[in-house]
Amino acid sequence: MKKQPIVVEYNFEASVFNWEIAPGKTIEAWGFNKQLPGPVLRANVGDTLVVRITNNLNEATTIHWHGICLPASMDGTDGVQKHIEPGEVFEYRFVVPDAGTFWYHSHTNETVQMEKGMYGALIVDDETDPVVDDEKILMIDDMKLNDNNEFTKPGWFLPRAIERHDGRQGNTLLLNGKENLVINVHGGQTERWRFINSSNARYFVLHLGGKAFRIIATDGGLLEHPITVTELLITPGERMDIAAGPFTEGETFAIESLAYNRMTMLKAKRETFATVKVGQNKTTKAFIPERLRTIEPLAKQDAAITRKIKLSVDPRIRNGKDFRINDSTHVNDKPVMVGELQVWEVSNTSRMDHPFHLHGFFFQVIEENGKAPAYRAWKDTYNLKPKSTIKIAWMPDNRPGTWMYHCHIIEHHAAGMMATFDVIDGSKPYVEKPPTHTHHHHH
Ligand SMILES: [Cu+2]
Repeated sequence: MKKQPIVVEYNFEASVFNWEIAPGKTIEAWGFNKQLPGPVLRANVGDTLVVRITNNLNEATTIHWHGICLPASMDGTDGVQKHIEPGEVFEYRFVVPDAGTFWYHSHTNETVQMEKGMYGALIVDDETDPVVDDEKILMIDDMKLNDNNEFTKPGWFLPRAIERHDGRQGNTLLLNGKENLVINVHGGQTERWRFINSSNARYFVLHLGGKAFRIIATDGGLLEHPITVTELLITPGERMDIAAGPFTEGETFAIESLAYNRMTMLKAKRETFATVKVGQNKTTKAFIPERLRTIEPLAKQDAAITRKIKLSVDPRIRNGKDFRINDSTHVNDKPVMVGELQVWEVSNTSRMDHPFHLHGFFFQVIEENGKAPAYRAWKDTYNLKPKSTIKIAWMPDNRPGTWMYHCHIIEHHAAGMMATFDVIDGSKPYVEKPPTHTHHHHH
């Protein structure tokens, strides 16, 4: 029976607090309700989520609800709302229309605020979700700390401009705000593990000691059928849900990230994030069907391209901005019309990877480097390897307003690899706005 939609309310306080990332190892975090990650927000499809935030930081903030198809006014960007200044209260209110693993994070001074812990999970449930024995939400992050467990100063300008170039990748590896997390499961059971990459710049290649696992969902909810793999790339902003198990009673293995060379100055390394301990066997009720759902294709592979977007890196540093969209930085792109299918060619002409994120709408990748993708999925964040091109299809439904797309390596976003554009209701006259200046402040 379909549940009656309800209003689910949360009160958030953004503040600075001490957070223990390991026994005796405390950092000065920024976050929500003195938790890192912030509270898990949970609702059923169709419910209204209300999050009332009081900003007790010493600087302005906003919250972006990554992946939720909400009204533009609730998207948390500079283009749609005023900053929530210190001492102010703001109420976010929107319906959650799709089931899946989503997340929220600061969308003001993100290079600093996200690094310090301003993020959390937002889970939307539906009765069509596969039955599992248990569930874990696992938020991937890293922090760049010195020997006193203080955040190092952002390396934004020469001679420490490496952080702008590579993104801020930390030396302290965290799952759910903890170093060396221990995860306990029962033998013989299958769990849904929802991975969210909330780091500024880390590419995470999930590996469970070589054991096979099934991918069952990604950014926009369930896939059509489970896909069995032994490793899985999860880039900044992306979500991947897996069916983990059944495991053998008594075994122990690591949750690792395999080395991934994203073509920066950083050395690709294999690193351990957590340990899984398999306890006593228990009976299972889990059932992962071979058919999870049907995803109707939005467009054929050869659909006519309606817009071209080029991601590039200018080797010269001009005004501290060398990450580009269509040869410019912080771009105001052309509007799109409600109800007109969008087929965008997104190309990465640079020599490094960039995860492309579209706010507010799911897209389907219909072609990658001339080939149809391996499987169909609803995405909002998709990695572009160096010198690669994808074709994506998406439909602007009736949610007019200002939206954006950008690289989800937060430092690349701040350094210019972002654009705003309007979705406009064609039945009303469109008044072009003067260019908005995007202000980024760095501490
Ligand atoms: Cu990038």
